[in-house]
Amino acid sequence: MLILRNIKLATMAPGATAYGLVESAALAIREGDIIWLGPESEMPTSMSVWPQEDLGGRLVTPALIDCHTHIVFGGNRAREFELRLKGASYEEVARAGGGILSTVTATRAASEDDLLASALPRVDALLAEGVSAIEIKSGYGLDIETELRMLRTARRIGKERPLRIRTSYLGAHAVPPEFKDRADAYIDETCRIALDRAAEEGLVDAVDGFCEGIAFTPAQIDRLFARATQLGLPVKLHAEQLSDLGGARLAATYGALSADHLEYLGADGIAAMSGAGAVAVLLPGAFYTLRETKLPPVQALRDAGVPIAIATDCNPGSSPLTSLLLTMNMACTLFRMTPEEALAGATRNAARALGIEDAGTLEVGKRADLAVWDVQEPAELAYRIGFNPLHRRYLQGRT
Ligand code: DI6
Ligand code: FE
Repeated sequence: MLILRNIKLATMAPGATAYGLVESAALAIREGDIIWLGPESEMPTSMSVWPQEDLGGRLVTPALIDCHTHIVFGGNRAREFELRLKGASYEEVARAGGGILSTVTATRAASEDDLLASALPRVDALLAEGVSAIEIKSGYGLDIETELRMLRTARRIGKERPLRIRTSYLGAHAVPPEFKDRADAYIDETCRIALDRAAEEGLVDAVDGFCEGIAFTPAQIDRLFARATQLGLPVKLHAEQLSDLGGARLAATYGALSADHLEYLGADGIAAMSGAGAVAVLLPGAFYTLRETKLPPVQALRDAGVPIAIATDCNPGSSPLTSLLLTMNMACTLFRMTPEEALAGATRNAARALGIEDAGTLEVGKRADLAVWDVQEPAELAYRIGFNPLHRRYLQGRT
């Protein structure tokens, strides 16, 4: 039992306006969950004997959630960064055997310990900003053993650090060299088999794919999602990042948790997502890194009532980003989201994109996953660039 007192709450509860702010507030935690919150003056007298922490008037928000990362990988792509600065496009680099496939080579060569050791500093950078949950995708193995190794590494991260991990199997990320021009065969002979093995080992929380000209067609993703559904696993999809292939629409037919990227999403895709209750996960770090100019349809998503989440997309190629606070700033500056939408995108809607709705807001009955900040007002979290005002983080009520 613990009372946090002398705080300012941004509950981010659904439907609440102005961040769900509660001034001069307190919050009570029992067995890792929030059991009461409100103005301190209204705290039940029975709680006055509980242990208390005075947080000096600081702002308390839900802990942040990074709902789309590829944080486990071998090597890095600084060379490709240089090439792109000399004029090569992301697609040209990919078609020339660089891009995702160069990370596949490095990831195949890495042991589980190597992968863990290289991922942990990136994970720690997120943790230091008050992140409590991270989604981690496979997809740089593209063979059975390496895909399994990536997912096992992701699970180990959840044991090595005080953090909740959700894994996504992304075997359909790219066509590996041994299946060049035989994407269908890859889906049938490797991708679906690796999924079965990974699911059997309990390594998969959701199934993801990359539906794009340089990756897989909707028909190929459809076959993978059919298997996911048979296994009882939810799906999500990288869709409409570089072109509109109707990926979001396909994902919606499977009741997807989310469709992600979405720069090229059109009206029919938005309608389908809205009907399915799928979250739109926007990834401003990839937009920024690739110097995209086509903006995701933020206003149309708002109008359709599609919840918008944001994430780092942490990966070695298109988004070598390990700051969710900077991602919030980019969502505002690049995508014209409001600071409140950016915070909702990194808390409430991110939780929904992962199917972990026991987190992401401050409400009675939710997990006490909290971030305590040295700021005056919540808009500061998105406003500042490259500054980390985290004072303390609680995961299920523990620091
Ligand atoms: N879209 C992305 O932005 C990442 N994966 C994907 O499907 C990029 C992955 C990479 O370039 O390594
Ligand atoms: Fe991604």
